[in-house]
Amino acid sequence: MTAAPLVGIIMGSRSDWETMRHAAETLEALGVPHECRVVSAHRTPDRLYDYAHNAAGRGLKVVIAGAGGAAHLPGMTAAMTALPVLGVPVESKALSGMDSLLSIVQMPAGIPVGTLAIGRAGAVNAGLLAAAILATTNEALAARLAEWRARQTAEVGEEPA
Ligand code: RP5
Repeated sequence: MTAAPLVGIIMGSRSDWETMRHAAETLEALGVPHECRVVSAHRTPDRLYDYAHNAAGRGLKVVIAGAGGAAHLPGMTAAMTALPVLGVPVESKALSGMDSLLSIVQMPAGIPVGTLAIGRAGAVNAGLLAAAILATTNEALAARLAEWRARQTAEVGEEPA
Protein backbone atom coordinates (compact mmCIF):
# COMPACT_ATOMS: atom_id res chain seq x y z
CA MET A 1 0.00 0.00 0.00
CA THR A 2 1.43 3.39 -0.95
CA ALA A 3 -1.16 5.72 0.66
CA ALA A 4 -0.45 6.93 4.18
CA PRO A 5 -1.47 4.19 6.61
CA LEU A 6 -4.74 4.63 8.52
CA VAL A 7 -4.44 1.41 10.52
CA GLY A 8 -1.36 0.30 12.42
CA ILE A 9 -1.04 -3.44 12.90
CA ILE A 10 1.47 -4.21 15.62
CA MET A 11 2.48 -7.54 17.14
CA GLY A 12 4.72 -8.66 19.94
CA SER A 13 6.91 -10.97 17.87
CA ARG A 14 7.60 -12.08 14.33
CA SER A 15 6.09 -15.38 15.46
CA ASP A 16 2.71 -13.56 15.65
CA TRP A 17 2.74 -12.77 11.93
CA GLU A 18 1.13 -16.08 10.93
CA THR A 19 -1.93 -14.88 12.89
CA MET A 20 -1.73 -11.15 12.31
CA ARG A 21 -1.25 -11.44 8.54
CA HIS A 22 -4.98 -12.22 8.42
CA ALA A 23 -5.73 -8.72 9.72
CA ALA A 24 -3.42 -7.28 7.07
CA GLU A 25 -4.95 -9.39 4.29
CA THR A 26 -8.45 -8.31 5.33
CA LEU A 27 -7.50 -4.64 5.21
CA GLU A 28 -5.74 -5.23 1.89
CA ALA A 29 -8.92 -6.78 0.44
CA LEU A 30 -10.91 -3.73 1.57
CA GLY A 31 -8.38 -1.23 0.24
CA VAL A 32 -7.53 0.19 3.65
CA PRO A 33 -3.98 1.60 3.87
CA HIS A 34 -2.14 0.02 6.76
CA GLU A 35 1.31 -0.74 8.14
CA CYS A 36 2.65 -3.77 10.01
CA ARG A 37 5.32 -3.58 12.71
CA VAL A 38 6.84 -5.80 15.39
CA VAL A 39 6.57 -3.91 18.68
CA SER A 40 7.09 -5.84 21.90
CA ALA A 41 5.84 -4.52 25.23
CA HIS A 42 8.53 -6.52 27.01
CA ARG A 43 11.48 -6.78 24.64
CA THR A 44 11.25 -3.36 22.97
CA PRO A 45 9.44 -1.10 25.48
CA ASP A 46 10.98 2.08 24.07
CA ARG A 47 9.76 1.17 20.57
CA LEU A 48 6.27 0.68 22.01
CA TYR A 49 6.41 4.04 23.79
CA ASP A 50 7.42 5.84 20.59
CA TYR A 51 4.89 3.98 18.45
CA ALA A 52 1.93 4.61 20.74
CA HIS A 53 2.78 8.25 21.43
CA ASN A 54 3.30 9.06 17.75
CA ALA A 55 0.47 6.96 16.25
CA ALA A 56 -2.21 9.66 16.11
CA GLY A 57 0.22 12.36 15.00
CA ARG A 58 1.33 10.17 12.09
CA GLY A 59 -2.26 9.95 10.87
CA LEU A 60 -3.21 6.50 12.13
CA LYS A 61 -6.90 6.20 13.09
CA VAL A 62 -7.01 2.69 14.57
CA VAL A 63 -4.39 0.37 16.05
CA ILE A 64 -4.69 -3.42 15.90
CA ALA A 65 -2.38 -5.05 18.44
CA GLY A 66 -1.79 -8.78 18.56
CA ALA A 67 0.20 -10.63 21.20
CA GLY A 68 0.42 -13.96 22.93
CA GLY A 69 1.10 -15.22 26.44
CA ALA A 70 1.55 -12.34 28.90
CA ALA A 71 -0.01 -10.15 26.23
CA HIS A 72 0.50 -6.61 27.49
CA LEU A 73 0.93 -4.96 24.09
CA PRO A 74 -2.71 -3.97 23.41
CA GLY A 75 -3.31 -2.62 26.91
CA MET A 76 -0.05 -0.69 27.11
CA THR A 77 -0.70 0.77 23.66
CA ALA A 78 -4.18 1.85 24.74
CA ALA A 79 -2.67 3.47 27.82
CA MET A 80 -0.54 5.72 25.62
CA THR A 81 -2.88 6.67 22.78
CA ALA A 82 -6.48 7.86 22.56
CA LEU A 83 -6.93 6.00 19.27
CA PRO A 84 -9.21 2.94 19.29
CA VAL A 85 -7.09 -0.14 20.04
CA LEU A 86 -8.29 -3.58 18.93
CA GLY A 87 -6.61 -6.51 20.66
CA VAL A 88 -6.02 -9.90 19.06
CA PRO A 89 -5.08 -12.74 21.42
CA VAL A 90 -2.52 -14.92 19.62
CA GLU A 91 -2.84 -18.65 20.27
CA SER A 92 0.01 -19.62 22.61
CA LYS A 93 1.57 -23.08 22.73
CA ALA A 94 1.36 -23.51 26.52
CA LEU A 95 -2.23 -22.41 27.15
CA SER A 96 -3.80 -22.30 23.66
CA GLY A 97 -4.33 -18.55 23.84
CA MET A 98 -6.40 -18.45 27.04
CA ASP A 99 -3.49 -16.61 28.66
CA SER A 100 -3.42 -14.13 25.77
CA LEU A 101 -7.19 -13.65 25.86
CA LEU A 102 -7.39 -12.99 29.58
CA SER A 103 -4.34 -10.70 29.50
CA ILE A 104 -5.95 -8.58 26.79
CA VAL A 105 -9.61 -8.61 27.75
CA GLN A 106 -9.37 -7.83 31.47
CA MET A 107 -8.55 -4.15 31.22
CA PRO A 108 -9.31 -1.89 34.17
CA ALA A 109 -12.17 0.58 33.69
CA GLY A 110 -10.91 3.71 31.96
CA ILE A 111 -8.51 2.24 29.38
CA PRO A 112 -10.49 0.22 26.82
CA VAL A 113 -9.19 -2.42 24.44
CA GLY A 114 -11.67 -3.92 22.00
CA THR A 115 -10.80 -7.58 22.37
CA LEU A 116 -11.42 -10.04 19.54
CA ALA A 117 -11.38 -13.83 19.40
CA ILE A 118 -8.23 -15.95 19.77
CA GLY A 119 -6.24 -16.50 16.60
CA ARG A 120 -7.18 -16.14 12.92
CA ALA A 121 -10.86 -15.31 13.54
CA GLY A 122 -9.85 -12.47 15.84
CA ALA A 123 -7.32 -11.13 13.36
CA VAL A 124 -9.79 -11.18 10.46
CA ASN A 125 -12.46 -9.55 12.61
CA ALA A 126 -10.03 -6.91 13.88
CA GLY A 127 -9.43 -5.96 10.25
CA LEU A 128 -13.16 -5.84 9.57
CA LEU A 129 -13.84 -3.82 12.73
CA ALA A 130 -11.08 -1.34 11.93
CA ALA A 131 -12.57 -0.95 8.45
CA ALA A 132 -16.05 -0.49 9.94
CA ILE A 133 -14.76 2.26 12.25
CA LEU A 134 -13.13 4.05 9.31
CA ALA A 135 -16.24 3.50 7.17
CA THR A 136 -18.33 5.69 9.48
CA THR A 137 -16.65 8.68 7.82
CA ASN A 138 -15.75 7.16 4.44
CA GLU A 139 -18.63 6.30 2.11
CA ALA A 140 -16.48 4.55 -0.48
CA LEU A 141 -15.05 2.24 2.16
CA ALA A 142 -18.54 1.64 3.58
CA ALA A 143 -19.61 0.49 0.10
CA ARG A 144 -16.60 -1.84 -0.20
CA LEU A 145 -17.35 -3.29 3.22
CA ALA A 146 -20.99 -3.88 2.26
CA GLU A 147 -19.83 -5.62 -0.94
CA TRP A 148 -17.40 -7.79 1.06
CA ARG A 149 -20.19 -8.90 3.37
CA ALA A 150 -22.63 -9.50 0.52
CA ARG A 151 -20.02 -11.66 -1.23
CA GLN A 152 -19.50 -13.65 1.97
CA THR A 153 -23.25 -14.20 2.27
CA ALA A 154 -23.50 -15.30 -1.37
CA GLU A 155 -20.73 -17.85 -0.82
CA VAL A 156 -22.64 -19.70 1.91
CA GLY A 157 -24.28 -22.65 0.17
CA GLU A 158 -27.43 -24.25 1.55
CA GLU A 159 -26.21 -27.84 1.09
CA PRO A 160 -23.68 -29.09 3.67
CA ALA A 161 -21.79 -31.24 1.16
C1 RP5 B 1 4.68 -12.43 23.00
O1 RP5 B 1 5.32 -13.61 23.27
C2 RP5 B 1 4.50 -12.39 21.52
O2 RP5 B 1 3.36 -11.65 21.20
C3 RP5 B 1 4.39 -13.85 21.14
O3 RP5 B 1 3.05 -14.24 20.92
C4 RP5 B 1 4.95 -14.57 22.33
C5 RP5 B 1 6.12 -15.46 21.99
O4 RP5 B 1 7.09 -14.71 21.32
P1 RP5 B 1 8.37 -15.43 20.68
O5 RP5 B 1 9.10 -16.08 21.80
O6 RP5 B 1 7.85 -16.43 19.68
O7 RP5 B 1 9.17 -14.34 20.02
O8 RP5 B 1 5.40 -11.32 23.42
